[in-house]
Amino acid sequence: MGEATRFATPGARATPSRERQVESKERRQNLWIGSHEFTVVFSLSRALLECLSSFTLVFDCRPKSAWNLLRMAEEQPSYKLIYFNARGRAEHIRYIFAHAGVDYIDERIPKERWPEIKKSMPYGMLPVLEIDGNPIAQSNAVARFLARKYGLAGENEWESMLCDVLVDTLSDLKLVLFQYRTEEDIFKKEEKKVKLLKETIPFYLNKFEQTIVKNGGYAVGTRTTWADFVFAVALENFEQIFGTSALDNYPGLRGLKQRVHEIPTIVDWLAKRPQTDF
Ligand SMILES: N[C@@H](CCC(=O)N[C@@H](CS)C(=O)NCC(=O)O)C(=O)O
Repeated sequence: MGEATRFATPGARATPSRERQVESKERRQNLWIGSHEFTVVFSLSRALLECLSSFTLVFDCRPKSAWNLLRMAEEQPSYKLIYFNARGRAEHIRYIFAHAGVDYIDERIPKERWPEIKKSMPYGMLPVLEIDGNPIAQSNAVARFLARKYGLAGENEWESMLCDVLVDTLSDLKLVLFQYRTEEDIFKKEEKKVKLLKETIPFYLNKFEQTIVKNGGYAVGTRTTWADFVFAVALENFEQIFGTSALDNYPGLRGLKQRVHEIPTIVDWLAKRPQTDF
């Protein structure tokens, strides 16, 4: 379809391959180490691995890495994230994959191909995440699903709900920003800018600031959640639109963005992601 790149964290997660769906005594597993793909052949049967695994309890001689690798490969669905060549509504999903060390295909559809591809998407929009070939729409439904699966949705149901509250409220603000950015009439645009800077933005950012300061730099609870990623991505765009001084009155928000962008897995992603305007 479009430009696709496979992203993997070296050795952290095995690439789910089509071969694993084929019954065989011998397992082939594709691993990505840096930009090199290796095929590892597991010729031990699962039963034998299980047996070795229980042996370990007594003698601690289990081939842990092989066993863990096999188990992770079997549990890991195959993912293809389809979006345009932009950060946009897909970037927080990419942060989740990077943070979880999950291998996925990052497919970026060129604008000229979109009209043709649009028809085959569930609701004619992107992003779409294909999970084992099933196309799933709605960026935040996808992000929430992945966040739960990879431990980024808070400590409990309550925190999970608080993540949703912040993400949805931020979406309200992003919608107003989007309406401003896409306004073509220069006079209306100026009017919108004044209202945004004087009322709308301070209203939301002050509330977010209070929450983040109260939580010691986290959007929710005391650990990184997908809500932090949504904030980090949005704040990067915010600074890009209004300049870096736009966050001068919000040290908590600026600190959150900085903290997220210093997480090693995210640092790696930022260094290798394609550079795009938005
Ligand atoms: N609520 C949806 C909105 C998706 C959406 O607006 N996608 C835009 C790009 S950011 C799109 O596909 N535009 C192309 C079109 O509508 O043809 C989500 O968050 O996934």
